[in-house]
Amino acid sequence: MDEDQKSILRRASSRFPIPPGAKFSYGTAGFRADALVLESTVYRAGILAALRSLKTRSVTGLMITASHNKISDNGVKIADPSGGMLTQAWEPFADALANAADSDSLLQLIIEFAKKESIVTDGNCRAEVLLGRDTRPSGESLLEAAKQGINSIVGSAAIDMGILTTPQLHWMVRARNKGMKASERDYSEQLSSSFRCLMTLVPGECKVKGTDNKLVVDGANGVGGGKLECLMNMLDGLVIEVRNDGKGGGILNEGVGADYVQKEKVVPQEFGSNDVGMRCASLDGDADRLVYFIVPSASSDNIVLVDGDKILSLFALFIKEQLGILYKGVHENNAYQARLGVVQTAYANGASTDYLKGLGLEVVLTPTGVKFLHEKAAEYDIGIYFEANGHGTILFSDSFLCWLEKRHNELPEGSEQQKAAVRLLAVSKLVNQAVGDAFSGLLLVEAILQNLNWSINHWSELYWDLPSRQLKVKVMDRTAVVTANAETVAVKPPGIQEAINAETVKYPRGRSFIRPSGTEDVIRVYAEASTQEGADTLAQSVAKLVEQFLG
Ligand code: G16
Repeated sequence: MDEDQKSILRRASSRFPIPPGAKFSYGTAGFRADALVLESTVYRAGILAALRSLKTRSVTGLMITASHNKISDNGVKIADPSGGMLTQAWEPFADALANAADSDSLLQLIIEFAKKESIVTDGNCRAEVLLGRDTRPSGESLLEAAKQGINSIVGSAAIDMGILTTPQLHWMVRARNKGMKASERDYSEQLSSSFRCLMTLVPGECKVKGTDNKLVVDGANGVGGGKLECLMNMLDGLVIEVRNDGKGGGILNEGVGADYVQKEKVVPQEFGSNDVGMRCASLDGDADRLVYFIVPSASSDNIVLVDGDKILSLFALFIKEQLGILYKGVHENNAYQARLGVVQTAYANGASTDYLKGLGLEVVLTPTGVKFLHEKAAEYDIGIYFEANGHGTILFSDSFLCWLEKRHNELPEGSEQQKAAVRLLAVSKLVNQAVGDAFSGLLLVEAILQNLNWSINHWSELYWDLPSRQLKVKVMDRTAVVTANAETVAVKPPGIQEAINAETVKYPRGRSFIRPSGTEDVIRVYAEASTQEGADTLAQSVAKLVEQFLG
């Protein structure tokens, strides 16, 4: 590293001192904390994104968001050249960078890491980082810190893509590296044209007219509501009413949004008795999560939740059906045998896993965090992954898509088999291949419901969820809980798993686990049982155990 680069880094980093006593960790989805303490972290994440771009000689991304967290929090996520999350191999460096005590130790770390990774920062190789932020008030100044971080690496370009949903930014990074057009308009065109393609194949008897086809969307008072209103204008055959779009004075993620609806299982603000029986959906603060719900009666706040597991089940069922049509009458030796797999986490409702296995599908569990699910799903030709909280997507392998394109051209024009091929190709373009995306998920759900001629009630009754309850426990040190086996077992603190097991066996179909959150300073508790009362009591007993063991 030459002296000019060193002095630029020294000078710029001295403007972003780390807050005294702060400790940052690249968690489930990047760094998250109270926005007031994040400037130094975001500045350093800018350096990280530029170095990653230099290393891979590709465009990377940096998104300022804290997604489902409260409005006073913020965060930063790095998008790798594939559009997915930052490679896990770089997370220890991300942690070290964020926690370097002063400019000198920061500089030393960068010099050593650049040497180890053979990254040359002489300005001859150009780094390019796309930047996005959600609507949080702290986003603007943090974005400035990120730009300064990127510009601290000589020859780097920070390209501000403006206010975006997280999946839009990830999509753009992927598109840029594939040599495709990558503006927000291009994103909307790809989603809307593949949605329209799926809708042209809706069998005549399934076509729904006008407002019968209305969907009401809760935008969490975040970035998603406004963006969805723009996308809506490019769609046919679907009427969307957006509420909680952030323009009406409501607070981001407060009593609204996918996280609230999924965890609390009650109607979000601005929804109520007029919505009984309607098809409703909730996005989270940065629109990478989606859940559906029904308001069953005017007299109660409770909802019927149609969560990420049910979205996954609908997608799996539809894709399996289309593959069945495509392969009909074809000897298996003459066709590409696509491996279809499903990835869930320990939060998946037991009934959903039973249902998916009953469809004959391979179901795999990973720890929480899209980075883990995505990696696993990429091992299949068609890998469908979803967290119960509504975060997920479908990945298609290049080799399968290549075969499918070819097969589509060989099939008789207008045949059922060709239509199945067109549907699968359209799904591969509609769903975000980079990361979970509430918009592409929502459009795919809507297209499938119409193709199958299903109401939301019919979909919701695919299987009956086991009653469940999730709680959060504030503790002194959440890292004291260490888990194994895709977070189904707590190996630390010693004895806690045995105590959880002793509680769990008291409940028919009881299941419970604990894990440290990677986005909030809490231990999460999950419990399910054959009755709601059982799930609630089990969750409370396990929460008490967490308090006892962790103080
Ligand atoms: C992020 C991750 C998700 C994860 C969620 C909660 O979502 O992308 O994979 O499920 O955090 O994680 P934890 O339980 O560790 O706090 P989001 O929508 O907040 O970015």
